[in-house]
Amino acid sequence: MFAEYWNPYIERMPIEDLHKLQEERLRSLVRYVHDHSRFYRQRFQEAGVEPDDIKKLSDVTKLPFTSKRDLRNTYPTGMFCIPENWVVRYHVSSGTTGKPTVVGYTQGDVDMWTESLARALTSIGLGRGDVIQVSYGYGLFTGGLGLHYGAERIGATVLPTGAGNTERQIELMQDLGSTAIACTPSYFLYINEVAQKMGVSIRNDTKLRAGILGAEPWSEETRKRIEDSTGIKAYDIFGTSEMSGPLFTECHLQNGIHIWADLFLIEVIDPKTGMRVEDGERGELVVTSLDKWAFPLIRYKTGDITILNNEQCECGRTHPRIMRILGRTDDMIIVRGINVFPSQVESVLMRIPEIGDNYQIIVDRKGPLDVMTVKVEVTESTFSDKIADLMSLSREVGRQLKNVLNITAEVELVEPGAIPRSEGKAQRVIDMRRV
Ligand code: DLL
Repeated sequence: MFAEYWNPYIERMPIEDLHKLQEERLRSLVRYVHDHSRFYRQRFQEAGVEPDDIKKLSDVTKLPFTSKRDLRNTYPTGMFCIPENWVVRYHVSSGTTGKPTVVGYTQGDVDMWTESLARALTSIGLGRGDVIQVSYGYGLFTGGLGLHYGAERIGATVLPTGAGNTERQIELMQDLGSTAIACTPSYFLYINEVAQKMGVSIRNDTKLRAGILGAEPWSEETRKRIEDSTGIKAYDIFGTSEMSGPLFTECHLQNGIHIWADLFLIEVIDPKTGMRVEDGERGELVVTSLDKWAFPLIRYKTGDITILNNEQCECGRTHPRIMRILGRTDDMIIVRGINVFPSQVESVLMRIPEIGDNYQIIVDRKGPLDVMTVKVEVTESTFSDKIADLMSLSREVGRQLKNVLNITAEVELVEPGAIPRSEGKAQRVIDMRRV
């Protein structure tokens, strides 16, 4: 049995009341960061804005944007608003380029994060009696500890396996009856692959019924593959370390990620102009935290591309939703002037039954021309079926990619297992032009 809502009062709050709450919180936040952070004071001054200028919710657009660059420039704790001895925890993101970024939490911030996940996990039908296997990395990465606290809060049992040691994960999943698993979608696919090699069927030999999958882009087609091959329901979970870590999921209806509007104010903007796009249009997600005190965020540009949906969900929650993250502004590959998101390539590939679950996109320059190669595994059965015509399969993959992306890609079909697996975020793009 599970409660339908974790916090029914807030989750179903009429939208006007929610906006009023956001407005009050925004006003105090702006005053707070102005009074507690030299960084923000200076930013506000440069933008010519005073805390008193922020009266209505729409005044948020008067505030300056912030970004990962600011975090790097103020490394390690220059954007914090409290003395360091009030910080109860740090998380650090590795940062693929340049300096890592550090986020800090007060006890209240950890509680807010946990509350957000308690609502989210409840919304997908988890609660007491569930065994949630947390296979995100524990430690400096936010995934493991974040999910751990959220799962404990709702009274579920946590199995804190962390990432890696895949065979043992599968044994424990069986022995302790995990009903849900939290990890990246690419790691879940790998767990399923290893389970099959061990002769374990996730569908028949485990109690697993839900996957809490995120931390990297994935597609509807991958969701379908996961659900069809294992019998679980795969839910998207989103968050960034700057915002706290994993925070938001879809509800059981699997139709967009619910963003708790009492905790975060979101905007979707055109990354080039900084102006808001219409609801339903694609743009960059910008977040302002409304209940986060060690390291608050003012109009933080996440770099994530999504679509805002303000229509009320059938589940009864009044908070806005964002659609699946399409990719990051900095992940977008520009090949011969055409923008390509890895998730678009994934959508095409995962619709073709002969194609396996793993792929990589390699972009290089040959003379003056960009060349995109899609390296993709075929399934075991396609590979072992000697009669299968790999040439025509590769032509078909190329044709379908061209249809969707409007560019010609070279397709390289490889045997199952040829592409390296990841226990965390998968590396889907190798851009040799940047090397
Ligand atoms: O990945 C937090 C997290 C942990 C989220 C566990 C979900 C589950 P970072 O390492 O700071 O934090 O990376 C954040 O990962 O800006 C997105 O680009 C990407 N990302 C996270 N969730 C999703 C998702 C964690 N569901 C960055 N779909 C974000 C697509 C995602 N991309």
